[in-house]
Amino acid sequence: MTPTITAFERSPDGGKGLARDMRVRWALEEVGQPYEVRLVSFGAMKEPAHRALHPFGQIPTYEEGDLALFESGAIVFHIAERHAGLLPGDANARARAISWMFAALNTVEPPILDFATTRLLERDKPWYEQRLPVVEERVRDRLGDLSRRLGRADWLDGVFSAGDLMMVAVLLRLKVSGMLDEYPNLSGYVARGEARPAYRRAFDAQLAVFTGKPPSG
Ligand code: GTB
Repeated sequence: MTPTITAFERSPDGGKGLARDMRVRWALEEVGQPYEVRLVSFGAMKEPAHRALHPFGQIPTYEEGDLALFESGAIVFHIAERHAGLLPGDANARARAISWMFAALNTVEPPILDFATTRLLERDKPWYEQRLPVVEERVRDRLGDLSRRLGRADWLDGVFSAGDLMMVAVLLRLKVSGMLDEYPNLSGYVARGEARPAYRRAFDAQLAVFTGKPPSG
């Protein structure tokens, strides 16, 4: 059965792949699962029909037969469990990959979101100049630790996994700030993720929503 996901009708990033449908598209592309996309407007997201799928009125959601899911982490985990390619077969390696998924979402993403929100929405506040370096430092704490753990490796725990997919997706939010460049192994790590054919297909598909042109290739 072909799953259907939801995405922004008009993503505020103009199709730069920063909205959270991107990680779901990427996971589906990695495992070779075709999917449909239903685009939703900001208004429709808050209507009862969409809230029945997503209690917080957000994207992405995932529908497959009588299963409806929300939360990008839960959706990517579901895809990774149902298909080969995103979680290792060895039980311990699988558990470690899942730890990295949680680390991306629970440990690395919160300070990055805080930083992005501060820069985007709080510039006009009288405390902006004081707050920015504080939130930046929290991001650097996480990046420093992650950078030390990754070292010279290509991926966080041997082969590419859903843990790397989620970590790269989370780190991509920092790209415009230039902060990733302070950690060359992390910017290399993100570039390796972006170079994956499945990532490219997912990126092109979400960009096509914005440009109105079908994905090339
Ligand atoms: N924890 C949830 C998950 O991981 O699925 C969070 C879902 C979420 O934040 N969804 C956002 C949303 O629906 C879109 S992704 N927002 C509308 C609303 O809350 O009313 C967040 C996002 C939005 C825009 C950009 N951007 O333009 O750069 C980046 C990320």
